[in-house]
Amino acid sequence: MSGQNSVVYLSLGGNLGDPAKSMGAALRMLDGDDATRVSAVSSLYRTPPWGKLDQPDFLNAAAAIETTLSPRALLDLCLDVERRLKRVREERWGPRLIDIDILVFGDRVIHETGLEVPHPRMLERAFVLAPLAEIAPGLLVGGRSVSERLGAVDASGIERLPSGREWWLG
Ligand code: A4P
Ligand code: MG
Repeated sequence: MSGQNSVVYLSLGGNLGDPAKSMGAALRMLDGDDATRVSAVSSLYRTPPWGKLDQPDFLNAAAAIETTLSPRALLDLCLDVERRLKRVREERWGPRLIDIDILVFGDRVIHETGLEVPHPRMLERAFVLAPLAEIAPGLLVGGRSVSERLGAVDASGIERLPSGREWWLG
């Protein structure tokens, strides 16, 4: 990697098919990009659905990466990884879903069409904050630490699975 290096935090989740497998494949694809390196991954968390309640539980995780990509180029890479996984899964094993959100990109604040950083809904979401607190408890978002933010939301029903932090290496 060369050029300006940024530390970025991502949220990953899914609730159809084999989300752990999809999230692991996604992280390996990101790590395989020349401009991007995965530096830390949380355990897997089983989380009750947020928002639309009548759907299966999710698996969620958080990851820290280092990248020389711009925020927009990283978003495009994440969307491309999502598309590649969805396409493969549709062809082989029926529909499955994975979502990758950019939570924090260095100290950048971005309000653009199709790209908002920090992710505008991250502070309300225990399924984002619980995994993130495992790898970055002291990270400040909007002036408060992630662990403080986690203490302010309802994290009931969220279960950290005994996956360890190397589950994504496949
Ligand atoms: N976009 C803008 N900013 C960003 C960013 N910081 N990171 C745009 C990633 N994408 C960003 O993404 C749609 C578009 O958002 C992207 O193409 C990009 O241009 P999306 O993830 O489909 O939707 P969203 O607008 O990001 O909505 P949001 O609020 O993230 O809702 P989702 O993703 O539909 O929520 N419950 C549990 N327990 N666990 C979950 O993981 N996930 C969802 C899905 C609902 N309930 C859940 C979970
Ligand atoms: Mg999203």
